[in-house]
Amino acid sequence: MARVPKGDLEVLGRFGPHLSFPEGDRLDRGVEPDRVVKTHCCFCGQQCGIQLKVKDNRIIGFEPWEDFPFNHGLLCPKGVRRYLQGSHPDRLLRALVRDEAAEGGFREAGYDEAIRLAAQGIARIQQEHGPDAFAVLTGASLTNEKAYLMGKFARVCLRTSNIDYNGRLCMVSAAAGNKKAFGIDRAANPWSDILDAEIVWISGANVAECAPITTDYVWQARERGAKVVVVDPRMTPIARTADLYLPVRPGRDVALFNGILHLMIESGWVDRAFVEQHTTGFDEVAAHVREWTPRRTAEVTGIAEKAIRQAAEWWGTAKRSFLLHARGIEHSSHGVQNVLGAINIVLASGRIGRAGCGYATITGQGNGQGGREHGQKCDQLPGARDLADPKAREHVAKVWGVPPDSFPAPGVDAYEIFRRVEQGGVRGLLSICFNPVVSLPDSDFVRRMLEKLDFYVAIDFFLSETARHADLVLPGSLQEEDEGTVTQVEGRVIRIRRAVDPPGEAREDWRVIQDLAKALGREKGFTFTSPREIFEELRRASAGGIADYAGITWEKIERQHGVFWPCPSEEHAGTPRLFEPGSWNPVARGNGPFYFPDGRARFNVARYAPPTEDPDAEYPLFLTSGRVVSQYLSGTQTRRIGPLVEQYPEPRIEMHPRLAERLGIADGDWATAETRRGSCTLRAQVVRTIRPDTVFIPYHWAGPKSVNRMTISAQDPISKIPEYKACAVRVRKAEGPPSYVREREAQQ
Ligand SMILES: Nc1nc2c(c(=O)[nH]1)N[C@H]1C(S)=C(S)[C@@H](COP(=O)(O)OP(=O)(O)OC[C@H]3O[C@@H](n4cnc5c(=O)[nH]c(N)nc54)[C@H](O)[C@@H]3O)O[C@H]1N2
Ligand SMILES: Nc1nc2c(c(=O)[nH]1)N[C@H]1C(S)=C(S)[C@@H](COP(=O)(O)OP(=O)(O)OC[C@H]3O[C@@H](n4cnc5c(=O)[nH]c(N)nc54)[C@H](O)[C@@H]3O)O[C@H]1N2
Ligand code: SF4
Ligand SMILES: [Mo]
Repeated sequence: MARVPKGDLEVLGRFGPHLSFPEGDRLDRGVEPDRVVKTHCCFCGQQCGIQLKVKDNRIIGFEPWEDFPFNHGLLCPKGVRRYLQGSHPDRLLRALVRDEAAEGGFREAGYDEAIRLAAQGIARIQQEHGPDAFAVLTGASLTNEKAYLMGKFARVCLRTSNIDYNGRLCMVSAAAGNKKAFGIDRAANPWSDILDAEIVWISGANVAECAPITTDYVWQARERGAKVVVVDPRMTPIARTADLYLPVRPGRDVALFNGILHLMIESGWVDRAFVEQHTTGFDEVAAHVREWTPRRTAEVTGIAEKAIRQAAEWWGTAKRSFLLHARGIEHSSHGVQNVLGAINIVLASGRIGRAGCGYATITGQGNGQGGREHGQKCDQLPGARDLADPKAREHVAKVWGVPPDSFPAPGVDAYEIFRRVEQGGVRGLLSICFNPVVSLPDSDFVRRMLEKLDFYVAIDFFLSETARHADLVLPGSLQEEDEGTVTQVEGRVIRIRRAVDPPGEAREDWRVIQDLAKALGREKGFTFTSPREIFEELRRASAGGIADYAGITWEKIERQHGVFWPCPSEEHAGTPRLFEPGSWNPVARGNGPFYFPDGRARFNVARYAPPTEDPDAEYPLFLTSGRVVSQYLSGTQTRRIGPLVEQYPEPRIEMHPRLAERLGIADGDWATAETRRGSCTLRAQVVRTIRPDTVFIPYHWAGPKSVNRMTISAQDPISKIPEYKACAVRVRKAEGPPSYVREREAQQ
């Protein structure tokens, strides 16, 4: 089928790129709300508590929620503006059906008709080509209940093995590394432990812009005397306040961790008693890091030897410490190795499982944690169970009332699903909460694959750039239009409270899914009447698994301001700090604190390899990508919030003055970045806070402004995360603005 979205789209809806609200950005000025709802921010994994003010089924403002123990009322610029998204005129109120003759390529359709058409399309593909020919892509901004329902829907209703989620682009390297080393995948500590650390080590995390509330914890620790070490090719705001900043060359973190461990061993800073009693594999790792002398580490990482020694000494000699990392080390074709390298220096220090001694990856999406636990990953069943494990299948099949052998086999990762479209194995797709045209690497390929699909249904509340390729768009729900639970960065399960009803013919996502199951004639198991009922089943399905929610009730969440999993019974208060001696552990059963039968953590040899595509004579620079504080992910939401757009209206190419001078580029000039996959012409931002061999572009924009036209689709062999943080690029001064800007100017 020919599809409308050809060429360079700057998709911001029918109302133009930059919408300012007629009412100004404080809709609540002088208006008394009908009620105030205590809930959480819809954006990042910090999941700050917030109170939404509601008037006439509309969110008109917010108030801080000071009692919520994580953020104590603090909010970042996105949290403060989030309430503006729901009243945007682009909010989908009715289903859309592709119609080439209609304006914009879609006609509006009634909800029931759209559900019927969706079910017919799915059934046709599965009848003609088998169950696996229809794939499902989901997201970690969904609540636990929805994530759980999507996994069940794929396995029980569609019986397709092809389901995966956008956490594949986010959390999977950390998850794989944590499982290998600890047997469990969750922040090891509550954030309050950061406050007591003597050293806070931050690798590849732009804390102040991407986890703004964590900055407060780091700074409080610093005020109590902690040293802060930051490793990043860019001197981000948190790095500017660090005691030591290590400007690593992109893609080299494992070399740094190995070099630090080398110095810890050489200087006698390893906690031998802890290693002996609680770990395995140290000797092999020690032998491996012997070659990582400070000199070699300095050569590979581009960090001065003196700075490496200083970092090792502070880390090696501290009594309490906290190591944090995020996508800067995980978005790599050796992301799992980087994570294992980080964990090795934590285990060698012996500082884990105690107050003030911690380790965590900073989760990304709103439900980055819970979204990766309850079965929307291609190889997973609820409770972080393994789909290939016969015992796991048996347990979950019993809860679901289906035979265990009815489950499909483990499927493939989100990017591989698109490769299967190319090969013809996948012909249909349902996506919810995922905008792959903007967020997957080498997006030209992704766009072509969407066009190749025989039938594509998207569920979203805005017509995302990806949904524009759909045959059918079903209007789902915003976070504030539904209730449920999410699991925030610390592993604390919290409640999302409903503030308003979905408008028009939009429906709560879980209703849409259940209506589809019904229209497919397979509604057994999909007759829940509320998210709470789904949660009750999730509790049973997760019971006995590692991510055990069996003892979590909505009332307990209310009483305790959240419950940390694992929580095996209603009497159990939850587990804020993992790996404490004597804490509940169904795997080790008293043998030790880690989640293996022998109770011991694993050292793993962390091998260094350069990025898949390193700079060369033709493409001499590193391209890295990430975020800015005022925009969120693929931008569908924050690019529709006027004040956030004003704060950072478009992506710029960040480069060092020395590089800019060499290229003849001044701040604000148009510059073209080009890789082997594609190019972008954007304004240059000349800053001293980046390595001169590296350029950075934030990724929240679509079409000609999308950095993912240029990124590489290389993936980590274990986690399958894409290598967003390093590829080779060349940059030149552009002759003038790109065509979309010229056209816009001509229209004005
Ligand atoms: N404002 C805002 N906040 C967000 C989000 C958002 O879109 N906007 N998204 C949320 C989500 S889903 C996520 S995953 C998190 C991401 O949070 P972060 O991981 O903190 O953010 P990124 O900008 O992706 O990358 C972090 C840093 O990695 C650095 N980096 C690049 N290459 C390397 C490298 O080779 N080594 C090291 N050590 N560092 C490197 C970059 O310069 C960047 O400063 O943020 C969450 N919070
Ligand atoms: N170059 C580069 N690319 C990157 C990254 C990078 O650092 N650099 N970071 C990667 C990372 S860490 C991530 S997490 C991904 C994220 O990438 P995406 O999955 O594209 O993330 P979102 O922008 O959240 O897209 C989610 C879509 O679902 C919709 N949505 C959000 N919440 C809901 C909901 O509750 N219900 C429904 N029905 N729809 C919803 C939104 O409107 C949006 O259209 O991007 C990745 N892409
Ligand atoms: S830090 Fe994250 S959760 Fe908190 S207000 Fe900002 S975007 Fe929302
Ligand atoms: Mo993410």
